[in-house]
Amino acid sequence: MQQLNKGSLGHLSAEVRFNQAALERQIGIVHLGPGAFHRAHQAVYTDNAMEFGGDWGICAVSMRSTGVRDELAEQDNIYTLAIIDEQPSYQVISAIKEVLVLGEQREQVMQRLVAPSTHIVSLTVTEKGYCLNGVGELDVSNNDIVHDLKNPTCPISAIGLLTLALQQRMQNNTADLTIMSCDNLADNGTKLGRAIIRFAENIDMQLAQWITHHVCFPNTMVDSITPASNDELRARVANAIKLQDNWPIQREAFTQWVIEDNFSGPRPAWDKVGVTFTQDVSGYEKAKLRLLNGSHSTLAYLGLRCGFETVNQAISHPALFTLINTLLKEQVALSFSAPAELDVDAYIDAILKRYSNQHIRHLLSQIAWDGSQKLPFRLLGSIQDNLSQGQPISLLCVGVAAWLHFIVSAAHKQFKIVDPLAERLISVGLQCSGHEKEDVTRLLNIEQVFAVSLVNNSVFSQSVTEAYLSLSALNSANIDEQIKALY
Ligand code: CS2
Repeated sequence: MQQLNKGSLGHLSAEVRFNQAALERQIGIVHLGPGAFHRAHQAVYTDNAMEFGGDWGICAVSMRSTGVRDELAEQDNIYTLAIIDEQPSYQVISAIKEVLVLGEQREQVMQRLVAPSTHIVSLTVTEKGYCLNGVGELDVSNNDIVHDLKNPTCPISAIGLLTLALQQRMQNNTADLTIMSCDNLADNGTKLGRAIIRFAENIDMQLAQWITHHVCFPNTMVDSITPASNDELRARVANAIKLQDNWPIQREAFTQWVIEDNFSGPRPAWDKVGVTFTQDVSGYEKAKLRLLNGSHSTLAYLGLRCGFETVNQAISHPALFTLINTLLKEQVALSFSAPAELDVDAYIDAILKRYSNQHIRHLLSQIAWDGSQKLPFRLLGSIQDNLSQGQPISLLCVGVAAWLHFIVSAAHKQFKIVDPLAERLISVGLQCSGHEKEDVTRLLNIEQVFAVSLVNNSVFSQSVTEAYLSLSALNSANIDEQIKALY
């Protein structure tokens, strides 16, 4: 079968959407972290926006791995987006013009970052890529940050790299830049900006001042369920587009992008292709991070304990569906003020319908990654806000307790935990001997995750302990009885 590339685009059937306008545009955006989510979400919006003009081609920079660059090189960085839903559809995306690997192509990466034609730098480097501590500030003890402060001209972190690029833009007096986080963090742009300025203060105070006045860091909320690609998808796409795509991407039909209207310079016509611009992202962000991502993580750790593999399998169990629905409507929804235009119950119902999508094979084990980085934004923030407002937290603590069991189980069964704190988590997990109350106390003392003020709150620690004790008996044979006992 012929390879998908610029030369074979003429063979695409009419059913496959393709924006000719995007094909020959020049680069105007540098994106750090070209994982599946970027390629399914921001790159698609940008591809569509180029129908309305502008050189908004993307130079994608992988911080470490070479896979995306090498796989897409054979096909001119063009790939297929497969919308996996009741009515599957396919779109060929040509917005990514170049894929570089920082460790091998540092000079080219820097040229792109400092080029006057680069107006926007965006990031999907996952929560751990920001090198933040438990209170959302730059963690100067983080190994990558320690390295970059010692080697500021050869950074390995996104924070160090962007600071070096901004230093050169300042020296070159290059037009202002907008740096836009597209990761699942609360106040993602604000935190990114503060982390870069804090890093710059260690290098050059004048640079830190310049950044404050010349660089915008808009907050954003991003949403679309994007399972990892696999061979089944490759076969499905080859059959649909009649061309060989080495690395197609799949996602659900639902997609949303909310961006704070705070840019230093020009931007693509994203507003013309469904992106919401607003002065205040926080309501949208809390709704998404707490309602969707909070229930995703709860479902992941509970579902894995029940023996399920996918989100669809877990949410299809009536007792789990009821628990998640109750968690969202009776606890999480009380923890924040939603935007006036958002019907929260309808939003929750839509989330549960999305989870029930039988066409999407979203692995619970993938969602379970990086729990130490995710739980603070997804569950602990809701718990702290509910505690301060005298609202219930019992089901929120079920998600926390399920994560604690996940750690202990992985440690004792010698399963790998994908998490920047994996070594610490496994070490604490191994010290847990089955005396549940002592085990919970030990696990809640992981200070990078649980603030002392929260751990010292007796309502929280008792709720987590009760949930942990209840979940100890849960297994694939008694799901109904054990889960129903939680609510
Ligand atoms: C998921 C998210 O893997 C995870 O942690 O909760 O990737 C989720 O699918 C996206 O945030 C949905 O927009």
